[in-house]
Amino acid sequence: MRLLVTGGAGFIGANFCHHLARTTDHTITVVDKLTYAGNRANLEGIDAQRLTFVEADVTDAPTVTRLAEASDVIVHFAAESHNDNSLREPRPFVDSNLLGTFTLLEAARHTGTRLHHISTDEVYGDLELDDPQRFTEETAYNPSSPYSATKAGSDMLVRAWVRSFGVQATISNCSNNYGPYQHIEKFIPRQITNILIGRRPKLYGAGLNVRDWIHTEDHSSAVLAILERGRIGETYLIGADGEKTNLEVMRAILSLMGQDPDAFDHVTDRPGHDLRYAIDATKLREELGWVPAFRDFEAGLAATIDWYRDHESWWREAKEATEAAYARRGQ
Ligand code: NAD
Ligand code: TDX
Repeated sequence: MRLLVTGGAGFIGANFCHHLARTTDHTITVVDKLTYAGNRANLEGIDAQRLTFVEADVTDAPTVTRLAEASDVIVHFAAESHNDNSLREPRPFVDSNLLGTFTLLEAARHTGTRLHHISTDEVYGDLELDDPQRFTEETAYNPSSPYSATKAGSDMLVRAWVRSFGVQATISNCSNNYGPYQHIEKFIPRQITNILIGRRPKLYGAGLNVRDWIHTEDHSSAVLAILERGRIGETYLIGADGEKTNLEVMRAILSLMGQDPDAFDHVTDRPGHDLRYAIDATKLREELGWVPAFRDFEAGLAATIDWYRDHESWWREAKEATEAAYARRGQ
């Protein structure tokens, strides 16, 4: 197949392209605007015969339509993805996440190309710590932040284009990813790189918020399973039973890096901070036979720490500016 991967120079999109290159014969065209979060170097190592890179905005309708025409499937990762940024400046989230998805849906409608839309568990809002229920495909949408609201809106556009125009689309909502190539503004790489440069890691509030961690390789294999066996019009939740408090993750990182597990600072909490996310991936597992490969979080975390230690040149340049932006907000 000929795959068009939007946002393929970002964290999850790039990992997905590497996964495709390793496990399939598909050809890959990446379309990416190369925002601060996109990096062409993330795709290095993929055979140039199989990969075409196009620098463009997914709101650029003529370009997106031309690329869709030449593809069998669009996998749509491109988005503004960081909650903290959406609280500071929401506009790019509306542009890329809502208008970007709209533009791709119109391209899919006019060319008949299948589209898989990558979304997040955050569209469902948050759960109480002791709630026995986890999110399922039937949970009502209840987003909290400008980021999750624009992702929820983009999911609704996909559903409407399926029903109203017969667009051949699927949606997946995944939990928090970790692994190589994640921007250092995000929780896990921020703490690892802080420790590597001798700065104390920063925990928002008391750190009791729960995230449901999944290795990005498992996200990639789940998306591939949906492309190969998923039913058009359906939504699949992706998660690997990885619930942990931020405090637990923080202490695990410090311990794995040979530090005192309490050598971190509590900093100003995120406004409107979602308490807990948790995914019930029964549909994906039972209908498509998907199973995650990375079941040992500590081992995955240790490998991720090694990756950041071995790739300092990849993250070093962005570190001071990223930390300066956090410092301005007391974080
Ligand atoms: P990221 O911020 O690392 O990468 C986003 C990529 O999209 C970058 O390469 C950026 O340049 C590109 N991009 C942004 N706006 C664009 C535009 N208008 N046109 C073209 N390219 C554009 O994000 P990520 O963490 O890799 O997330 C990828 C997708 O997965 C997003 O849709 C996100 O909502 C979703 N998701 C992320 C997580 C997570 O834990 N990070 C979990 C579930 C779902
Ligand atoms: O320095 C920090 N300290 C801290 O305690 C940072 C950056 C974060 N946190 C907390 C906030 C969250 O509870 O850690 C948790 C994870 O934070 P992020 O890495 O910012 O992720 P989150 O807000 O949970 O959203 C992520 O998962 C869902 C991705 O960024 C989204 O794109 C995805 O949709």
